[in-house]
Formats: sequence, structure tokens, C-alpha cells
Amino acid sequence: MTDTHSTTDRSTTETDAADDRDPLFARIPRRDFMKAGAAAGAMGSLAGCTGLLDSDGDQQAAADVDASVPPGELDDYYAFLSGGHSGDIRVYGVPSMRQIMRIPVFNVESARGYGFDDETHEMLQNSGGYTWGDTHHPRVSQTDNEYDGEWLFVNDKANGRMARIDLKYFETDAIIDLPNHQGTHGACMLMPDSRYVFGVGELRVPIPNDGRDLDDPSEYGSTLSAMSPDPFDHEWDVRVDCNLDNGDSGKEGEWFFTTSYNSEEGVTESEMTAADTDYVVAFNIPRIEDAVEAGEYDEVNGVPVVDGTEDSPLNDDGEPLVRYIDVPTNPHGVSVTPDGQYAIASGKLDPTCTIIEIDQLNEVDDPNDAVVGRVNVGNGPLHTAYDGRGHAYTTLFVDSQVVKWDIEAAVDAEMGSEDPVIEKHDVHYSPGHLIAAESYTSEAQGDWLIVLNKLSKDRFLPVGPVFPENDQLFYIGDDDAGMELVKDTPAYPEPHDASIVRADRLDPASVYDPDDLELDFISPADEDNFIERDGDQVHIEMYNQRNHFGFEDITVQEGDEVTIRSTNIEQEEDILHSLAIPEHDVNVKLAPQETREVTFTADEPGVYWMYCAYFCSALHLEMRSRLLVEPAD
Ligand code: K7E
Ligand code: CUA
Ligand code: CA
Repeated sequence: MTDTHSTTDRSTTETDAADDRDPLFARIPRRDFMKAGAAAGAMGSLAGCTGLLDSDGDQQAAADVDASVPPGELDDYYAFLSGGHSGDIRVYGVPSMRQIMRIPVFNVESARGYGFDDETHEMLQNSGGYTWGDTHHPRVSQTDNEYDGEWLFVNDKANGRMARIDLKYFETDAIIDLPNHQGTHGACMLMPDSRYVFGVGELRVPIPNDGRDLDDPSEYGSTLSAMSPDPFDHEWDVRVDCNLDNGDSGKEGEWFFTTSYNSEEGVTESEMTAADTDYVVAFNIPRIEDAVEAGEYDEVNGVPVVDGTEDSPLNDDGEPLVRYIDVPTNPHGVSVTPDGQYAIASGKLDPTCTIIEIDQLNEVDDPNDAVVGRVNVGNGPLHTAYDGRGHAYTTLFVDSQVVKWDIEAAVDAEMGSEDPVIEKHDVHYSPGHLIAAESYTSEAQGDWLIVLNKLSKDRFLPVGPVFPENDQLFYIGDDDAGMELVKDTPAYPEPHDASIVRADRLDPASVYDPDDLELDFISPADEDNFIERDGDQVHIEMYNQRNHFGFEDITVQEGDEVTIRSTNIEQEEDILHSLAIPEHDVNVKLAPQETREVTFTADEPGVYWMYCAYFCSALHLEMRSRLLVEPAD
């Protein structure tokens, strides 16, 4: 291959390209961090060494990047971070790393009343009734391999589920319980247009897991589950014998890749690490669709399950459904380069990353012939991100470093060579994922990189034995200066992965559109506001606004089942109310123009002050009404 990637040429081109993008940021004041970085670099700034070596082997000084976003200015990017076993999603601004919002997904969350009103309560009940989940991989929908800002999908590793978040309202609006998954780990959509949402089953179990084959692990398996994005429906599964771990999509709508660290089909650590090699599993999605179409599946738990195991007759012919590519023992992350050319698997137990040329999978008889490079990056490589300038950035969990390397140089070099490595930078400490801006799309922005460190150790004031994680922001836009560590940000346990999306690609609503809600809007008109009784069921509809609820008091009988539907009729953004009822576990958030319903039992006679928990005006404390529960005779 021709060596056309002179560092100087490329960085010049990229600076121009970045300037060309400025109009896209038109509604956002954009700090000139590029200029700041270049100026400081020219002055030979004394900022800490990055570990970048110049051609003479000398350490170069880092550029002094200004990532501050002063009060009143907005960030250039949204970052959506998973919350791990907190079960939520966190929304950061980049580069400020300010946490702007949390979006509860699998967790009940009181600030937003999530899991308290009837609709969100039922959504959690109908998807298993759990009160927590383990989110790892938040991925934003794409059209033509660019973020379209419509949906965010995320897995639940704890209970085998996938959730959808509506980015118009930044709210979870649907959850699918995947019946053939115990733990859904990897998550991604089929590119270029998010045709499917994929959940990747990590934990091998009997399928169905109904008491059969309890202690016969050779009969266990995993599935890749495919869902449609809208409506969010489960369509089919593909079964494999090994386990599946992380996943990412090719850019052409054909291949989906996952790693597998348990080709041994073991159940103990020593069994799962016994073999010298495991797999990157490549799913040929059009072939699988053909099999589903032709009825070549078994239905398990109501889901069509196509047999993608190595011995499957469907894998026999010239165009197998699933291809198994050997990679060194116990790999972890797999991610596709922005140009769609390569899938790169990180070695974890092996100090290398393996480069698979995706087009080759359609050409070669032996899928191992699609492996076109293997670069020695260091100890414990977990995940790899891209800057769109031909560089890969891989986290080294064991070495506590990020290594930057040249992808084409790695394809040209001998297998196992260290030569393609450009730079290693310390991180603090023990990184898992790292995410570069829009690196999961064809539009990698090449400026910001977030490294999600599992340990923070000495980086923050001590807070007892539970430590925060440490999310570190790097500037990667200057290849001459090298990676620059810009910011440490403590994170509540425990982010795993993130997606960084240019802010102008989203268009969130600041007030509800009542037409988007299932429940009818309740205006202040008399006929809209009523208290109705049917046996021991009481149904109440009322509006609310600054500084009162539709009724000053509501009288019910002990033992009544009470349903209150309420609309916040405010039209002004950022004026939220809530309906909180002490000692009844009632806590419903009501944003402007939002209608919610909540059902509870009035089981103790007494006076209860319904109140508003959002500080909405100077008379917020007076925004309260009495619930009078009369004793039963
Ligand atoms: Cu490496 Cu769940 Cu993507 Cu954690 S996974 S780090
Ligand atoms: Cu409404 Cu406080
Ligand atoms: Ca293994």
C-alpha cells in the first residue's frame, strides 16, 4: 500500500476541514481551541510531557489547549455516557465535561419521577419488574452513517434487555425484554441507516433457559438479537455456541461484528482462558434475513432463532450466515473504522489489536485470510477509537495508558510489530472504553477523546471507600503536539462507554407537544377537572400551574384506589411542577404541557399535603392541596 499519510500534510488538511465545519456550529459560540493549541505549541509550552517522541526521539511539549466553556457559553458536543449498574444514562457537555442531565433507563429515579407514574411504572413492570439494570453501550441512531439525533439505544447487561430513549424529550420510551438473553452486553445498530438495533448476548445459558441442561454447558449458547428501531420490536435472534461480548457494525448494511472470549464454552475462568485463540464473529445480516424469510429457524420464547453455530447446515454453503475469525485469546472490544474498511478487535489478554479487512470477508474462503494486520500495542488492550485521520487509539487496561497507532502502517507492518505505535499517554487509572467525537460514524471529528477510567485513586478528594470513576478528556486534534490531557471528571459508578455527538445534530423539545402524549391534556376549564367514583375506585383529573393544583382538597375513603391525572399547563420552558404525596410513594414530574397519571391506594386515614417538589416560583411552598382520607366505617 502506498504511504501517503505524512503527519504534517494530514494535520494541515484537517485544520482546514475543521474550519470549514464552523458554520455547522452557527448557533453555538465556539471557542477557538485550535488556535490556542497551535500558538502555545509554537511557543514551546512547558505543559506536561505527553510521551510523544519526535524523529530524534526527544519528548515533545504538549499544546496548551483551552477547553474551558465560560458561564453562559454552550458546549460543542453532547456526550451520552452509560451509568453502568446505576442503570441510567448521563448527558455531558464536551469539552466542558459538565454533567447536564441524567436519563433514568432501568432504574427508578425520583428527581424525574421515573418509575412512579403509571406509564413508566408499567414499562418497567412489563419488562421484568426489576428496579435496576447495567447499562454499558449507549448508541445514537444514524442515517447514512451520520448521527441523526433521533434515538439512543442502550443495553441492560443485568437482565437481558434493550431500551430506547427518545432524544426529542431525553426520556426512555420503550424497553424490550430479550427472552433468549441472560445478559445483553454489546449494543449497536446496523449501519448505515440503523435498520436493526442489535443486542449482543454475553452469558451462555440453555436456550430456552427453562430448567433443561442445567449442568451441561456444552448445550448452552448465546444469541445476537435484532430489533427494529421504530416501532421498537424484537424481530429475530441468531444462535451461536460461543459467548458474545462487544459489537459494532460495518458501514454497508452487511456485516455485524462481535467478539467472543469463550470459544471454549467453559464455565470457569480457567476453562474460558484455556484456548490460544477465540473469535471475532462476523454476522452476514442479509443472509440471516434470507433464512428468516425462508422460515429456516426455530421459534424459542416466541422469537425466530436462526442457527448460526459453526456446525449449522446454514453455514455449510459458499455464503455462510456467520463467519468465525480466529483472534488471540480472550479479546474484548471490536470497532469499525470511520471509513468502514476495517474491524479492529482489541486483544485484552493478548497485547495486540487484530485488523480485519471487511471487504475481504466476501472474497476469502477461510475467514482468517481477512486478517490483514496485527499490531503490538501494550498490555491489556480493551477498546479502540478513531480520529478520522488514520489513527487508532486503544486503551491499555493493565498499563494504564492510551496508545495511539497508525492503522495503515499496521496493515503494512509485520504481524505483531510495535512499529505502528506513535505515542503512549498515561491515564488515571485502568481505562475501559475510550470514545472519540463521532468516531462510531463516518464523520469522526478528530478533536476530543474521552477515556473512561475504572479507578480514580488519588485524583479527587477522598469520599470514603467507594471511589468515583475518572472520565478524562483529551485533545487529539494536533498530531504534532500529541495527545493532551485536558481534564479529570469524577463520575458516579460506573460509565462503560459513550457516544459523542455534535450538538447541532440534536433538536430537543423544551416543552411537551401534547399530541406526543397518550393522555389527554387537562385544561383549567371546569369540564376538564373532575373527581369521579366507581365503587372503591376514584378517578381525578386536574390541571396544575403556578401556584396551585386544580383542587384545593380531594376527599376519598380509606382503602380507595385513587388515580390522579394531571397536566402542567405552563407554556414557559423550564417551569416544572410535580405531584408529590407524602407517605404514599407518589412522586410525578410534570414538565410544561406534560400530562401524567398515577395510581395509589389511600390505605391510612388522615390528612396528606399533596405538594410540588420542583421549586417553581416564590410561592412554590404554597403550591399544595389536601388529600383527606376518611376512615372506613
Ligand atoms: Cu469494555 Cu461492557 Cu464495552 Cu465495560 S465493556 S469497559
Ligand atoms: Cu410547582 Cu413548585
Ligand atoms: Ca477464551
